[in-house]
Amino acid sequence: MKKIALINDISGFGRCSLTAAIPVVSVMGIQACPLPTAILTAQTGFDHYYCDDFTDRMDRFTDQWKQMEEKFDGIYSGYLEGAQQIEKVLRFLDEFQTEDNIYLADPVMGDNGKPYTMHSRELVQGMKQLMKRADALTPNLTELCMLADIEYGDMISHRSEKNYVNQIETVVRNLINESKRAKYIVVTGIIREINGEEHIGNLAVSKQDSFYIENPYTGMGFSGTGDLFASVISASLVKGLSIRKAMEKATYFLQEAIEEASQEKIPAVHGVYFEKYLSRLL
Ligand code: PXL
Repeated sequence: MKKIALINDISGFGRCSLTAAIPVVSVMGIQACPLPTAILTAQTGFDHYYCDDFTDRMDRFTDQWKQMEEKFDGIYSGYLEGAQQIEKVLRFLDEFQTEDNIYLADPVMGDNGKPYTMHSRELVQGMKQLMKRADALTPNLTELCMLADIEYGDMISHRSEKNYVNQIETVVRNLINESKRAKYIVVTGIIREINGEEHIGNLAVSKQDSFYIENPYTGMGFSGTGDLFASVISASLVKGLSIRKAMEKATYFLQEAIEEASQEKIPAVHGVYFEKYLSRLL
């Protein structure tokens, strides 16, 4: 059976990071091997939470798994508790990344133009280092701007323009050209206005081509949807699916769950009821 090493936090509430990645990867027929970056009572969007930072225990996983002579078909890194964990991920990659396996880096740093609490200038620099090692990247628009040193406000001021998605594609292409390895960058959460109506879409760019999928925007963003999306992309690429198929799969899985969460007014910090829709990934 194929295996993916999941470098991410485990949060008791928020339906994000490992509580999103493990079920998605498992239902897609791949063994999930978690390497926790932190253990939290709830994701950081809640009013209060307790966090046990795992930085000083991450190398133990790398060393033990090496001693066990484990190999991985995929590596997926997500939420890091701070810049000090970048070197831990790089060390993991030095031991386990090969020519053949697929490393997806989700540069979790912020959303809606705002950084998450663990954000720092060093973390952005560190994520740029991970980007250079990644086969695939799944930034949201906020994180794309951070990686490309662009002001988010400037970027979204163009959102009613006809060629807005092309403008984003140009930024993404420059990043792909900077990276030695990146084959795909998928940008999530692109909000456009078309005839006064808001739409939200994802843009996949590869060295050769690009494509864009969008849906009407409900006006709400929910915890963990980026993590669920990245998990489907990681597992799909490890299974050998094309990036287009991977995006279609992720969209089919998430769209209704997001619509339902918006209609039912589920508190955004709790995330969507993805559990009901996992069978769509079979
Ligand atoms: O979904 C991204 C994420 C993952 N893990 C933790 C978070 C967040 C976003 O806020 O707080 C702990």
